[in-house]
Amino acid sequence: APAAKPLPGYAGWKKADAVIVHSSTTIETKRSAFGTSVITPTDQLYVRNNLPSPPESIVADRDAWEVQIEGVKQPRRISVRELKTLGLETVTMVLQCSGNGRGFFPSKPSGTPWTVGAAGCVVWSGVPVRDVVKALGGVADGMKYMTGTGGEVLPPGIDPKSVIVERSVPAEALQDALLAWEMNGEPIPLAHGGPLRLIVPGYTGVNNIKYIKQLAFTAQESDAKIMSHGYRISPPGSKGDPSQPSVQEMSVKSWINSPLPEDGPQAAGVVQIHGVAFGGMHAVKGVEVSIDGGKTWKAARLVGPDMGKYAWRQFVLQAQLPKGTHVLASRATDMQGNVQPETRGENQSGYNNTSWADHAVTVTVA
Ligand code: MSS
Repeated sequence: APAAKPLPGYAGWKKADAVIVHSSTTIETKRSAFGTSVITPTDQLYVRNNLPSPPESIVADRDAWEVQIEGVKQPRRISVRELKTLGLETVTMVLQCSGNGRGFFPSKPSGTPWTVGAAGCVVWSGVPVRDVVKALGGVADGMKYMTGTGGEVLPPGIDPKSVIVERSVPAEALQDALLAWEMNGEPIPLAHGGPLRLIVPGYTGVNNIKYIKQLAFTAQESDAKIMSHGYRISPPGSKGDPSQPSVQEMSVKSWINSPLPEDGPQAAGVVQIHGVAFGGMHAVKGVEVSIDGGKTWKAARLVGPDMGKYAWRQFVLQAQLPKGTHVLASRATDMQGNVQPETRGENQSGYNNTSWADHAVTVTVA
């Protein structure tokens, strides 16, 4: 096996044996590291940066960080210090990269071949965007989108629109969105977007803008490349363009975290098959588990605290596994009755893989 890559400096505090370092800007949580405690520890959470990390100095004086609010009746800059006076909310949310599960596409799309570990369940605290909007006189007329801009210093000599991390979501998403300064009980580390991050519950990772420097209500979607051409659900073989759907709301999904083939052969007998399930925009209603590759299914039990509709649930099925090889799969259903599909939706860049078949695991009982 190739030697493990070292953790990049800005994420040097990550638990090295719990993650896979794909590159200096892409770090994945190992499937075996998710555990059963609902919340993903910050030192095991995945990292995805589209640009090099900003310097640690931006988190030296967190309260002094400012965000420009545009597209409201009274646009202006607001410091984190002032945001803390405007409101407070906490939301537990699955943060999941749009490309999580790309590694299961047989077409080997370009981009990081994440399997399940570009996701985690995180507690975020901050001010509701609706409270900020209210303090600034409300959304200006005719604004259809909420557009967040990342605070990276852009490389010189390149068209800013070609690299800037700027994403638009429908303006209605402001109802549940936060400008967050805390995650899992501590100030948001630089690697996860401190001092201030836009959290859009239910929306894929890329829409959750780190080190946010501008939040704008806009009439049009951003014309930054990452919005107009990147992160589009493009038919296989074609390039991204603004006519195709963008990666936004997440759909119902689950996967098994134990047992795994990497644990080695299992002893025959009773096993607790467990994993995580989430609905994206809706709470999880139930999860079924199959020990015969999807021929038959049994209802799993949801375990642990229910942290709200944007969080994931842990599920478990106790099963008796005889000697031999077994294909274990899980299939979640959300409160709207949407069922996790068997197959992935084919697309050029390998986004939004929710296929239960792709996420199945083959284990051997000795
Ligand atoms: N933000 C910013 N500012 N920058 C960048 O780069 N990225 C994205 C988000 N945000 C970015 C941002 C992505 S893409 C993702 S996933 C996320 O983030 C991640 O997170 P973490 O914390 O984990 O790192 Mo895919 O869809």
